[in-house]
Formats: sequence, C-alpha cells, structure tokens
Amino acid sequence: MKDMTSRPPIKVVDGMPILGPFAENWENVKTFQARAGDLVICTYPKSGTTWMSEIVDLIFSGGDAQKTQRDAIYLRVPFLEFAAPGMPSGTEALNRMESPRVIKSHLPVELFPETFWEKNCKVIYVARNAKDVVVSYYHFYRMAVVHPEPGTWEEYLDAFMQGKVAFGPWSSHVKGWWEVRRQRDVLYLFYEDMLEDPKREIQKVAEFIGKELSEEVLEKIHQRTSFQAMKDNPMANYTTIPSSVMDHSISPFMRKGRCGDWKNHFTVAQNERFDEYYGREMSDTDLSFRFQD
Ligand code: PPS
Repeated sequence: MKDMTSRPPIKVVDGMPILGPFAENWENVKTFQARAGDLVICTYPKSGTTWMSEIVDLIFSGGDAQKTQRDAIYLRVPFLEFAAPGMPSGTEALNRMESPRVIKSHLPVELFPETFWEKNCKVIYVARNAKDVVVSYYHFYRMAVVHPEPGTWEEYLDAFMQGKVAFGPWSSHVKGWWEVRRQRDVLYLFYEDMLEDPKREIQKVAEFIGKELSEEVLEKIHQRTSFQAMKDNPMANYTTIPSSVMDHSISPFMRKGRCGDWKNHFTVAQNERFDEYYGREMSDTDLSFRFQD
C-alpha cells in the first residue's frame, strides 16, 4: 500500500466502474467462496459501512471494547473487493480468516456473488441519502489516493450524477438492494435512522443476527459507536493507514457524521439540477430518503 501514490484511473468491470487496482483482482471476487455463517455488510460507498462494521463487531464481542481493539476495522471486517499493490487483497484476507467472518462489500446486488445466497448468508445493507453521500464521497476522493483526482466539486457532482464514480450509480445500487430485500435475508437500514435513534437500530441488527443484548451491553455499544468515540478510536478511524495513502489533513475519514451537511456544499443551481436528476432516477420506486434531521 505504501507504493500507492499515483491516483490510478477507474476501470470498468462487468459494466461497473471500479478503482483501478480493484479491477486487477476482479476474477477472485467473482469466484469467491462464501461460507455458511458469513455476514456481509453491504453499502454504496460513504453510507455508514464503518459505523455498521463497528456495531456488528461489538455485538459479536458482547460489547467488550478490549476485544474490538484487537485490530483496525479494515482487518476485523475485510473489504471483499479491496486490492492494492503490495497488500493482501480482500479475497486473500478473507480466505485466511477463521469463521465467523464479517465482510464489507460495496457491490451492487446484480454483481453480488451468488455464493453468498447459496450459503444462506445474511446481508445488512445500509443506505444514505444521495446528497450527503456525494459530499462525503468527494472528500474521500480528495484524501484517499486510490481514487482518481476528483476535479472540482462541480465536476465531481456531475460525475456522480452520471454514475461515473467508483461502484457506479448510487440510484440503481440503493434500488437494487431494496428490491431484493424481501426475497433474500437482507436487513435494509438507513444511515439517517441510525443517527436519529442509534439504540433502536443497534437492536434491529442484534435481532437480525440472533444476539440478545442486555440494556447494559446495548448502552456500551451505543457509547462506543458514537461519532466522537469512533473519531477518537485509531482502530475505527483509519488513521493507522499511512498518510501517503489516506491524508486525514486534507479531510478526515471521520469527517462530519451528520445528516444535511450537503447544504454547506450545494449551490442553489446545483441543488435544482440534483433534484431533477433525483426525481428522474427515483420515480419508479417507493424507496425514500430523509435529507435533513
Ligand atoms: S467507506 O469508505 O465507503 O467505507 O465509508 P463509510 O464508512 O461507508 O462512510 C463514511 C461516512 O460515515 C461517517 N461515519 C459516521 N457517522 C455517524 N456516526 C458514526 N459513528 C460514524 N462513523 C462513520 C463518516 O464520518 C463518513 O461520513 P461524512 O459525511 O464524510 O462525515
């Protein structure tokens, strides 16, 4: 990973734009073998993946923060599609990992490996409103050199609306997973609901994975996964990655953790254009999002 300073271009695999180095390992993702009991946390990027990963690991650890301090979050919950020069890929890390495994993925449902369904694996999907996602993603592109240069905010916003950012269009991702949630073992949650009532959403996750939480453990998990606690926790905040790869002085990974920060970025004209795009993309679904607290 220390060699990764070049901002490689996006490539397209099976119709999906993906980070250049990730494309090199795509065959291993397609042929990945799930195991019974694997739990997948799936999201469109910047929608609460790390937050949900920390919650799930704490549930499995019975709220014991010492156990979840054993490693950085990206090692405790490996990222299936991850690949970078000089680093074990996500598929390599997962193949070596003992069960039960918790796995991070950003794949749209149509590219999600069939093996997970064959093994009856559960999926927790977290969705976040598109305006806060695009702002968070723009700052992530700026700070993490595995991405191409984002260009100006205006240019990035256009690329997002055209589905030309890594992992493709936001709209088909959130709609695709929404459509399959009833046929598959998918718990579909919203970032905005997690902000509104974190304990309620943690309880839903615990029930879904068949764990009972005492009030005391629930409270511990709640405290430990607050935005500030995770921002201060090197095992959750990605600061253990070399600054040549993720430069938190450009924009911290744990940036704002709020709903509605998009209002500090969108101009009135950009907001009107985005609302038009959004209306077009979301006219064929009953899925809806909250854009402010
Ligand atoms: S990634 O790179 O796709 O895995 O990023 P992801 O973890 O999905 O999303 C990062 C955004 O989630 C925010 N975050 C949180 N918000 C509230 N509470 C907690 N505990 C929390 N942990 C992470 C993080 O700050 C990013 O959002 P922005 O809007 O950029 O702050």
